[in-house]
Amino acid sequence: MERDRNPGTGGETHQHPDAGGDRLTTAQGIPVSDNQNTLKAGPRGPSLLEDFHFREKMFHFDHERIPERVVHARGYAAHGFFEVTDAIPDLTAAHLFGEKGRRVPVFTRFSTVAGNKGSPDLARDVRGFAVKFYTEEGNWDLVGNNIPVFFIQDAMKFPDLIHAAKQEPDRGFPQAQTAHDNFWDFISLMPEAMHMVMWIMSDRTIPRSLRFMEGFGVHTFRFVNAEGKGHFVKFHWKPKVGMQSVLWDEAVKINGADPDFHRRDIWNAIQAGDFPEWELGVQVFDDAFADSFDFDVLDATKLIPEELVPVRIIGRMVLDRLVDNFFAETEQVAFCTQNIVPGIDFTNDPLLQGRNFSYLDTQIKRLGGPNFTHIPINAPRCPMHHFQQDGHMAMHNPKGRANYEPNGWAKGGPRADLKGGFRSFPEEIVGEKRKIRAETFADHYSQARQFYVSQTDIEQGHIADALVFELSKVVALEVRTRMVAHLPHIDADLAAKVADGLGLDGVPTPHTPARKPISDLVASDALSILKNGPDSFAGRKLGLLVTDGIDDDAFDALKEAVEKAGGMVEIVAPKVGGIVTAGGRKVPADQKIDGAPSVLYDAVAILATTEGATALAGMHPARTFVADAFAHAKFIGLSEGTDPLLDAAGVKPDAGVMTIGAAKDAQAFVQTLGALRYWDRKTA
Ligand code: HDE
Repeated sequence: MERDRNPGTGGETHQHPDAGGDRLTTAQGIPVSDNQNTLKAGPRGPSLLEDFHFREKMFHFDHERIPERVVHARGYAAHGFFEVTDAIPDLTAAHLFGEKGRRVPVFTRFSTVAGNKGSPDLARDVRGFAVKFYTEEGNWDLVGNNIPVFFIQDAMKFPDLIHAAKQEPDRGFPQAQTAHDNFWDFISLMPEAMHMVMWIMSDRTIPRSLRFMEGFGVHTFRFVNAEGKGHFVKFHWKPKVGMQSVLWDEAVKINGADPDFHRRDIWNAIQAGDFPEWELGVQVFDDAFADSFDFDVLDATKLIPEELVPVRIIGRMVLDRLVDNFFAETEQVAFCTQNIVPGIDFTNDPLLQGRNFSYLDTQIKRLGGPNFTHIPINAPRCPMHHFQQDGHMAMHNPKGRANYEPNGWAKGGPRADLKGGFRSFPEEIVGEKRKIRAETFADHYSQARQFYVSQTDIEQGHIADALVFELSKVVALEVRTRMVAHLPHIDADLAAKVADGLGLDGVPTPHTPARKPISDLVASDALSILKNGPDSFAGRKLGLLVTDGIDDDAFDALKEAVEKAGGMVEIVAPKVGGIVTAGGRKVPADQKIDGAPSVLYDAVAILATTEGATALAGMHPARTFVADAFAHAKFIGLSEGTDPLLDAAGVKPDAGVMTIGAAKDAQAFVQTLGALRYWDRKTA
């Protein structure tokens, strides 16, 4: 695999787009004669204040950072397009959904929530999934997550939630993790969070790749068609290559081996032309369904099972272009939930209503003024006509005399478009003005249970393990106990397992629920990752550990079989310079063994001579390469002669460890890899 094929990193001079040649200048365009030394009075004398070149260079450097996002600080984004595959003009007047085949450009940013900008990618955390659609009728921002529900029901609690999740204020740690007292103290006092707790303790929060996860709009939105008729809608993104997560032990190790694991994965995939793709689906329903549903559709801690309201696929999103400049695009992009287009509307979900204030407000702080829509990544790609003017960094300044409406100059325009302009759905509202939570939001446990019982045994085990791990990091016994006292309402067995894992004296007395939970909601297969995995190795990566003297045919056959299946092979060797095959061919390595633990791969294979395997057996990273792959239930392909390494690693081959001596073995091996893990080993 070529390491880096991005044309932008080929070593050419870093120039501004308008740079005219080779001559270095100041930002004012003044030619520079010396870029190594400050201006001095004598070679050993003091620096002079007069050195405008030095002062400008340092001043600009000092101001390179803008405030990181208060949440979702760490993110990665790419450009692409959205294409309609099933037009829905009957449901919405939104131009972008009006015609099959219609395409609009998108910019999509994925993120973790709690960690700071420099935090590792494999933190156990919700992933942001924010899409900016540059439509012909303005920008629509669908600012969602990879989990369809949220912790809280009312925006009033968001600052508390985030304060509790981020590093504790006195000590400044831990960051990028919820395994600490403040988080679980808060959560255990918030029964409404229990459904989300099941999701965050599941493998959803440790995705293998941003390419292999679902996305959700979370809130109920509204579609409005040309006749003004409204429907409720929930948005879903479904990854074309299926879902996949890592194991917790892998996450912990990946964070050390490659803290940029997720962003590197997106970068490599797009560079290799393996463009990440999702389908956009909608769950559409009316007032009658909303009234009959067990829960309130305005409550963001609830989802609507796909088995109840099927997801209708209406389009696809393909991310096919990396950014040119991380700061200009990924850092400066300003998603705003209130950016919607005619044909789409909000509902009264009190979380969404609060977000509609917060996002605009936060952009002014981060980007420094009201003209952030002038920054190219935020600018609509359709015509704009308004009378807003001036302000910090105004880049698009109108010409002419008229800066108010109505005016009698020119032809009097632009004017509001009564028919085509955005109009809110004319919902009738009556009610007392009060700070209040609706009674219909009072059920906190039923869907938490439904999520749990929808998981496979393996996934249920991971949820229990994650709860035990996180709560074991909590110092205060009362917090651990208070949290576990919620679990009997979700599942008795889960409560018992976690209580036992924490060494509590039995399951604590359950809290009194605000409303009696419904315990017989039907399980939903759509909620499980393992029931919705891939059926091939496409988009996945094999770590191939090799030594000198290996058989050329076995090597070629394996590489070819993986690539034919749409996967990638990364060559790992004792030296980065690579190896020489039995046939005398020099094969460069992508990684030296010390820098490529098997946690970075979806499956591994080892092609080695007996001599090579004996040498590997003496290397700790080579032994853990195999031992970890085995412990993580990965498939392992082996050539003859690898026994010394296996013995040294303490691995006793089972049915998930396969011989790949001949070409046909390679094909069978790669076919097996579609299952991703040999779970029988884990359960055994
Ligand atoms: Fe956000 N959220 N959020 N959020 N959120 C931000 O906006 C906020 C919520 C989400 O890649 C901030 O530009 C409030 C739910 C994503 O740039 C801020 C509430 C969901 C991103 C903000 C929520 C999200 C943000 C910080 C509760 C899933 C990153 C910087 C009422 C549906 C977007 C920024 C990107 C970012 C506020 C809850 C998703 C502070 C007040 C629910 C993906 O405005």
